[in-house]
Amino acid sequence: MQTMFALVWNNEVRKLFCQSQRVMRVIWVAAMVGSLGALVFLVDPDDAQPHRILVDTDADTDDVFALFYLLKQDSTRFDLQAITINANGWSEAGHAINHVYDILFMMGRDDIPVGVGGEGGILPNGTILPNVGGFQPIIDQGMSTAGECRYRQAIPVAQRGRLDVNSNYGLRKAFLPQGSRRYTPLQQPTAQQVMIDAISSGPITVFLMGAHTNFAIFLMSNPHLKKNVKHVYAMGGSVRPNCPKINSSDSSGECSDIGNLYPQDSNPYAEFNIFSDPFAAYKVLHFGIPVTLIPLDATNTIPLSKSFFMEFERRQNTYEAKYSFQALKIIRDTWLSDAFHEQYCMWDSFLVGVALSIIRNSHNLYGENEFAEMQYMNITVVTSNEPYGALDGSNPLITGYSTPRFNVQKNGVHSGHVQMGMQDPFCLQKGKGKCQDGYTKEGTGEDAVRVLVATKAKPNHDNRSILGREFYKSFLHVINSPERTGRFDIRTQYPFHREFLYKPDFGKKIRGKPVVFDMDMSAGDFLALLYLLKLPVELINLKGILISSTGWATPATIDVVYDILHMMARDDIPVGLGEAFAVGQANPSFAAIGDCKYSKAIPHGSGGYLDSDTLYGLARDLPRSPRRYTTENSVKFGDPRDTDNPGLRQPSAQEVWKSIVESLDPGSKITILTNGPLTNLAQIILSENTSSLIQGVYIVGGHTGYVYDNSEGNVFTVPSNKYAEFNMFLDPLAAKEVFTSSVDIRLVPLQMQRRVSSFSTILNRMNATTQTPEVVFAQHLLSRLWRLQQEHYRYHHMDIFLGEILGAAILAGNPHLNQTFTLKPLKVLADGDITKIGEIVIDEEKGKQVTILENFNPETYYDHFVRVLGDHRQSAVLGSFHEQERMWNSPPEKMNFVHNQQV
Ligand SMILES: [Ca+2]
Ligand SMILES: [Ca+2]
Repeated sequence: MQTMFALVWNNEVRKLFCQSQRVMRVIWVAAMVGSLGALVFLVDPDDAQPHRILVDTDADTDDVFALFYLLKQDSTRFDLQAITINANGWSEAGHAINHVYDILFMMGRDDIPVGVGGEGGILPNGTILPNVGGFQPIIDQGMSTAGECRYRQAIPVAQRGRLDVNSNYGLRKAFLPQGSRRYTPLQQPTAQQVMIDAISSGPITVFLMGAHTNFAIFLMSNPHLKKNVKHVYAMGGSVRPNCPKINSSDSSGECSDIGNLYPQDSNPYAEFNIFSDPFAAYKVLHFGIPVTLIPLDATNTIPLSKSFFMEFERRQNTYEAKYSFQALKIIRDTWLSDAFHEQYCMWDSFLVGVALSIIRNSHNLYGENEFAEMQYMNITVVTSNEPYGALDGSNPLITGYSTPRFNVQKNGVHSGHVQMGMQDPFCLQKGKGKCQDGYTKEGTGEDAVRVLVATKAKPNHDNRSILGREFYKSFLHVINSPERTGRFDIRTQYPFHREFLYKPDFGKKIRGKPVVFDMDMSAGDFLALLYLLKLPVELINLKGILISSTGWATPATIDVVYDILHMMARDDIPVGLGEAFAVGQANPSFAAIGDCKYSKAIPHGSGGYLDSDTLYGLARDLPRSPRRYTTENSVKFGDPRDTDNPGLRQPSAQEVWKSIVESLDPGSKITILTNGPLTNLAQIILSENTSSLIQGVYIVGGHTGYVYDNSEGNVFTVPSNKYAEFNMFLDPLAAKEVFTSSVDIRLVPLQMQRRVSSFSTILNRMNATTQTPEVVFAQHLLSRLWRLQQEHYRYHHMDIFLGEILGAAILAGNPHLNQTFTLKPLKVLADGDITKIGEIVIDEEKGKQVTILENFNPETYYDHFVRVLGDHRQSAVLGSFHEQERMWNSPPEKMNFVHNQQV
């Protein structure tokens, strides 16, 4: 009663006050209390303090727009307290975290904490340990960050998927400045810790812009902090949308495919954010916190219309507007169909717009706001499919437990079939997909929750404007506002910023053996690359680099390769990006997505992708190359249309290989060194007429040691598999292809790599040698790997990467290494049981004769490697990012670098 009274008065008085005074720290409300007629002063707590906000984001491009829109609000009204990264959605943790740090640096907001990852797990009994990283959906979370991809596989890995999101279509490093914050292993605040800190220190509103994993884990493990969460606003789900396209509705007029997964043949109901972790979304919805949902129903009605796009193009008055528009433009230019303006919608930015407007108008009981029509609906999230209580092995909450995990009911809504992947036969029915996992479904039963739902974007009040929606206007106004604007981009941050392509001048030197290096961007591969670049060009002529994206790093990490080449003045070396999937893993009906039967062995968190993708936090010490991954493309290569700079296009591994073959001198042949899975090599061998141009292949990997001493392999995340080595395991069918081909193979197997895995030995030698920039960088990397190995069990496997350098040294063939080889008939086991996959066996009848490194002198190896890196010849032109910054702070004539070409 008293509340209602205050509310009415609030409303009236605020109207008067707001006209004269926009920002008020405290509003004193004069209220007449009953018949006493006394004048009482009340404090309105909502207006007394800024609204504290926490954002959980998957760092997709529309999340970037949303962040800008929020950061540009007056922080005395809307105060962004913390950001957490959703690591099982559209971006990879290592790229996302540095992307968000760069945005905050540009916006002058290094004060906002950002949380990512964490190594905590969930015990079989359902106990949630601290700092669960959110790399897995809750139902699949065990004690490791490696694991299956039942939902994650719906998201493309490469183009038009995580690769593009991680790099923001190539713009991230072309545009954003780089501050001092970055991901550093074991020092990075975890997502859970950042949530706990922000939420425990006062009332807060939570914006969810990705999967709900982090926030659901937070609620489940910190129920006592629920009282501080005032409201949750989430973009996601699909309740009763208007059909975005007429032809997708059937004769009844209802949408036949209301979700947005693609392909939709297994589940036409789900939207990506909710599908990425349905159980988490269910938990959030049913936790008893008020939830407002911005589903596809509403976002479908606010697409990136042509008129909005054109108006945005005209109005780019701030760095954040420029960054956002450039991203939109490259997305449009590379859109597969001509329907970009209908299909690309304002998702997360619309969420923020609607949420802030609702908060501003909090006196309205029904969520009235400027931008969206709202309606209360009773909703639940489908987490499993009927019949309930089915024990078909698909449900990790039930299968194998006498008491189901998290106390779910044996015959309840969580007990049915859980979608196993995009090709789950249970979900595939002729005509129409059957599974509803992640569907935000209306219901009348007790299992539905009353939720405020945005149903439609409101039209622009000003009907003379070309902008058809009220929010278009607000978005352009806010992002172009001169207040709280970005300070600079990478170009304007420095007075003399300039970009060069460095190309070496080897004069009349005779070039040595043509070599192609195929790497998967694991830590040791970068050291092997530095070593190859330091070998005299008369000995080794490094013609190109191929990236196997099926190993320890995700494809967007290709930028680190470009940066190393730039540092070493080798911007002339082409870099080709390989296939996203191991052989047989791409979805047969939609090759952009695929399964993770082998890649599931790589941890997502510490010691895995998170660390490789950031080169253990050290990638940012490298100078920034003008060459980088980009989505620029051209019709010439089969793309839908030319972009503005088609020449910048990222070549594929196959294209680079072909161009090298075409440039070969008559009679010469190429030697290939592979330091990762054999995905690219298999493709090369299968391609026409080129395998005869291969002199031989040095393969780092494979385990043959067990034949002598029963020693085990190294695929530690698949304990049942005892003898395989990662590079064979990660693409066994490719390995099989190579090991049944006619190509001459020299194998540098695991047991030989293990002989050179002493961090102390190599670091001691490095301390005693000339400190070239490349020695300094290698020292930083190696000492970090060593320290991590000593400090945390998650890093027990760091010597895997130290041993990787050996292949390059064997290829160089220094006679003092005393290397000896033996010939054995080998076969790679590629099919059948997961316990055997990737194993190498000796098969006298069917095996291929392979030359195996049998012995060498490890002491000489360490000496040799360190001496090559410490040689002042063929050394770096730009030792570090700091050195590059010094260059950008000095006028050009004072610098004496040799550069061939300004870009
Ligand atoms: Ca998002
Ligand atoms: Ca490797």
